[in-house]
Amino acid sequence: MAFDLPSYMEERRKWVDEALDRCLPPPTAYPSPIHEAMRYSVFGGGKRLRPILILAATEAMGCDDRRALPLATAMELIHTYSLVHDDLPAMDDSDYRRGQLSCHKKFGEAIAILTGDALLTLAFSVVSREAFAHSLEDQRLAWIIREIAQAAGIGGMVGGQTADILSQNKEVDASVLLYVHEHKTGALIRACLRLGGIIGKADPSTLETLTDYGEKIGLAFQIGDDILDVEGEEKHVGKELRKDEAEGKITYPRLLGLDYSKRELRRLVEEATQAISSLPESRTQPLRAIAEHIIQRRN
Ligand code: GRG
Repeated sequence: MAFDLPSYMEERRKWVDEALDRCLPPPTAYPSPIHEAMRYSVFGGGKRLRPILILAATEAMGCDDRRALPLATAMELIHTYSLVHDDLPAMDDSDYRRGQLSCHKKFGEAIAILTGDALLTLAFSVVSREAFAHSLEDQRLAWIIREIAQAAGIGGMVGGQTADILSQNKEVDASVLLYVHEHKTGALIRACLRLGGIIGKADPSTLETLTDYGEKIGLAFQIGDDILDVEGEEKHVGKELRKDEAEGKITYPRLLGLDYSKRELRRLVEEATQAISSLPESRTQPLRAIAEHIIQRRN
């Protein structure tokens, strides 16, 4: 029987949302505006792609994917923080995100900055708290924390975002484009695959396989995002489109053309699928279906 990706994603999305709900303080907690803003940003839509990738990678290891829920929750908190900060006037200056007003438009800039800070730190608190509950060994916990910090920090997403801002309205070459995409978006996605491998006790070669898949779909996902900015529909994407060109953003279509970008996206997805062909087919159905979905996504 064909694998039903929409049902798979729907079920995992529910698990992740329930876990997010458990870890976020109630909106009425003092000081309430920030708690409201945290929940507003986290629950304002979102595909939950990164957490679902962690669960799918854990399943690929033959491990109960629910074990990875705290890590999945943490990565969604970090991703949401990055979106809240990215929308700020000092960065992308976006009024809409996930089909609703962006956090600073709704709650003001100061609360939006603090909301991002709070989501980022809460992520690490969730990982350490849940590690105690599941008696994760100290070394594995330290490894997990390092992976997350590296992917989110200056060697990953923050570095990519910085290079992206610095390259705006400048003539830059494909190596800068690749740096931006691999760091700004790719690093978190790559880490999600590795986290599934680490929690599922992957051997070094399997961890490399998952990393390879993660790097390829991470880049493919960002190329897809660049293409959506040119060809997508705002009602599906939930944010303002056609901004990249107007703002002199460095993107695949702008630097290498739309046709090349589409071919590259397809090539990366094929290579990602090929990379995991050495893992048992019965356990990698979600990873294969997600890779294919990246080609067709409309949001
Ligand atoms: C502020 C340190 C810092 C980093 C910001 C994520 C990011 C880095 C910027 C967002 C800008 C952007 C459009 C990136 C393209 C890829 C991307 C991350 C899209 C949003 O992710 P989705 O599509 O969003 O998974 P949902 O809302 O579905 O979770």
